[in-house]
Amino acid sequence: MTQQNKQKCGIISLMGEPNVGKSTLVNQIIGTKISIVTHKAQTTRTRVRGIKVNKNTQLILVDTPGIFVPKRRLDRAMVSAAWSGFKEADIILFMLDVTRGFSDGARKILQFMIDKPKCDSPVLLLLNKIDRVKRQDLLSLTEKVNTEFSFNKTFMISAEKGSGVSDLLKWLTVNVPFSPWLYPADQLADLPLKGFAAEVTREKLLKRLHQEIPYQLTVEPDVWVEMSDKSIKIHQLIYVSNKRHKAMILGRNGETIKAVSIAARKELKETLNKEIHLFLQIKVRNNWQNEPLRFSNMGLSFID
Ligand SMILES: Nc1nc2c(ncn2[C@@H]2O[C@H](COP(=O)(O)OP(=O)(O)O)[C@@H](O)[C@H]2O)c(=O)[nH]1
Ligand SMILES: [Mg+2]
Repeated sequence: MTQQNKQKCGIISLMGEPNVGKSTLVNQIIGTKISIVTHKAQTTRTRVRGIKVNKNTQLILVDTPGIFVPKRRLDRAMVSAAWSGFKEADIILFMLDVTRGFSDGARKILQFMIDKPKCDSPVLLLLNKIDRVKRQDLLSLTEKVNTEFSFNKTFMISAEKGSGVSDLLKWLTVNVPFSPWLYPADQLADLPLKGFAAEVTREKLLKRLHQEIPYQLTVEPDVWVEMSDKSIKIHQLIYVSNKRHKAMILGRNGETIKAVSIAARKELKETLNKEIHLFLQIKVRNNWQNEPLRFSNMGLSFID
């Protein structure tokens, strides 16, 4: 095999504070939604891998939950998943939201990264949401961040609009190591379909609920039946911590859960290109946030 058609493959981890646009970038690169996105912080709970193939190169993009100061057990598991995304990376993308600038939270994450023994992988600075600020502000922010930390390269992008993303992809394709591919050529993500479908429902819930409830619920796949007419019957369980939250999710006359179910079914129908029958059941479990099984079902480790 010549050097030219030898396989290249690299794991690329996205790091940064919650809500800077990491999941949006992964979805933009893969060209389809694999990770849910909302305007709320801490939407992504576990590591989601998106896979992008370009000729002889396979890029494995690891979307992480983002790094923040953990308060509860679930937070700790999420932050720990983000750090393990960092440890396995061949290239690290550190993302800043230019509308927020170089925040204290971002500075702390960088400091931690530098202090970790494994920081010999290249680190790129991604300035995201450039569609929201003036060019002049971008240059001063780039200068400021680069004087404090040395990055291998800086890219200015809009994950949502796609600008700057192809330059970033080019750089990644050139710089990942020669290595056999880790996934089959046609695979786009490593999240099982059932898990993805549960994430879609969680996204619709997060978008409709306010304040504290979103962090106090989880959605798990239950029954999944492919029917003889090619439609799919999907049952999911929504776990909440108390009756009050159950009532809020139901809404008046069951309106909220109905709207969530309709929105989730519509999206699943479009994504899977099949007729979907979606059944949602709410379970009140006071202590779900301390049940190891809930964590393993989310793909997180249970940390004491
Ligand atoms: N204007 C603008 N908004 C963006 C861009 N990228 C992401 N967003 C928004 O920022 C919010 C957080 O995005 P998300 O991908 O969930 O962030 P994450 O928590 O880092 O994964 C969402 O409301 C996105 O629509 C961008 O390039 N421009
Ligand atoms: Mg995210």
